[in-house]
Amino acid sequence: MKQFISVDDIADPLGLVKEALNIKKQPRASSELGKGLTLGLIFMNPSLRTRLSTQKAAQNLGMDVMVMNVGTEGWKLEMEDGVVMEGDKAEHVKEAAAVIGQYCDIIGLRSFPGLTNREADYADHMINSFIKYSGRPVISLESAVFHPLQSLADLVTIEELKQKEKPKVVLSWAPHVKALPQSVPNSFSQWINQTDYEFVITHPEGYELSQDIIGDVNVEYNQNKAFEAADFIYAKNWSSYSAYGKILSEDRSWVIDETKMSLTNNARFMHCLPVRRNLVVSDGVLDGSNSVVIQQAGNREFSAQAVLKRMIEGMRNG
Ligand code: SN0
Repeated sequence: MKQFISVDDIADPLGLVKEALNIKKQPRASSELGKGLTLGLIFMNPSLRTRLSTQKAAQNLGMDVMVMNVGTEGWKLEMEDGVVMEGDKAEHVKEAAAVIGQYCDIIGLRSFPGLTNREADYADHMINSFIKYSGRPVISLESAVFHPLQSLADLVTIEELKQKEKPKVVLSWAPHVKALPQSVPNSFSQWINQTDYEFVITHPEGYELSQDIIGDVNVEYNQNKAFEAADFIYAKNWSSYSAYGKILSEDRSWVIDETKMSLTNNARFMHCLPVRRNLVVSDGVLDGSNSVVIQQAGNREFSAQAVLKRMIEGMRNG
């Protein structure tokens, strides 16, 4: 595996879920596999879970880890080719990625979208530049378009908790005060599409995700209706794809509260975190016994480890 930036980089996504569940039983079972290898974790944006879980996963495999918050501590990076660099950007991504590749055997990169230019964001320039210029395998720690490590952990969590073969999984848009990326819902949809679960997305009109990315999915604009008989509610805000990066709805009635959860089949509540209480989800739901957000975050470790393990095995086998 040369790169892990979307579900398409994995031949058997469900096999990877199984592998992560297996790793969870004995996280230190392959503690020699990564000996002598260095993982570099490069952040253009903030992180809590992704940074710590991926570092822990690498340590479980015996790797060395270097972390740098390039977004706040590094030189500002130029992304365009052929420009006279007379502005505020001191270093070109060509050199930055190549130099990081000199020190690291595998590179993890987080780079959020700007949410103003859809074409530029969806070309995913930053992560693709790292793939092109670092000469190393690259793992997405959330790019402008996808967050595959999160979705892998989400599937691991659903597989652990599901009580029927084909649970009803509902991805629900929720209110927010900031324009957020589509990365989490894009990836979640892609990974759920690999399963035979019943999958429904609910959001106000105007929040349709890119069909090129998520394919044909069942969209229900009535949130209450979507929640009926749901086994899992996955909450997430995202900004509009069609009116790119815009907040189209200020409708706070989309908050996920106890009344709405009572329409479901005693559904588990999921969110990738960080989550804003009483804007996205009520205290009652988040603190309630059906909330699995902490378990879900815990599974980030084993998911990252499954990906790293496969990547290292690929490198070791030439
Ligand atoms: C990011 C997102 O993609 O929505 C990361 C999620 C893993 N979330 C945020 O940026 C939340 C920021 C906020 O102010 O609530």
